[in-house]
Amino acid sequence: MKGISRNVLATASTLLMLTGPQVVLADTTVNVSLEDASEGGNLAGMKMTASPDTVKAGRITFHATNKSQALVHEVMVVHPRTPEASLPYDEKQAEVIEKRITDLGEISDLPPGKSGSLSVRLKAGNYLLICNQPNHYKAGMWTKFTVTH
Ligand SMILES: [Cu+2]
Repeated sequence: MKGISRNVLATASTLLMLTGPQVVLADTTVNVSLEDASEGGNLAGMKMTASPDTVKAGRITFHATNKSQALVHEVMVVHPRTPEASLPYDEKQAEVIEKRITDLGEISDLPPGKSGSLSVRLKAGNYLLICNQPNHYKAGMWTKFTVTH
């Protein structure tokens, strides 16, 4: 009996050694879903969802999927000055003014049905994920994203 359980322990610790480094190196993956109800390319039902929407600080990989039938979408990781602040907006261009925000990286111009990834190192704080295709931000295509210690 003793011999068997020792054997099991040895196998278990070997497995731990093999899987340990991969666990440490793995990124936190966040799936971002980009959706609309655009059969005819209108702005109805624009939505961005992040899952999970709260992660620990470190290297984070966003994996975005554009589920639209017709529209190009994108994901921009923004660190707003205060969580409540609305982002500087250009009414004429119908987009957030990218020069005036802290853009930490983006998956730009994803065609309908396509996916893309972005890895960034984020400190604890409140972030926004936005789509800055014309009119999309105002149509509600953004979501809050939280990074904890
Ligand atoms: Cu969009």
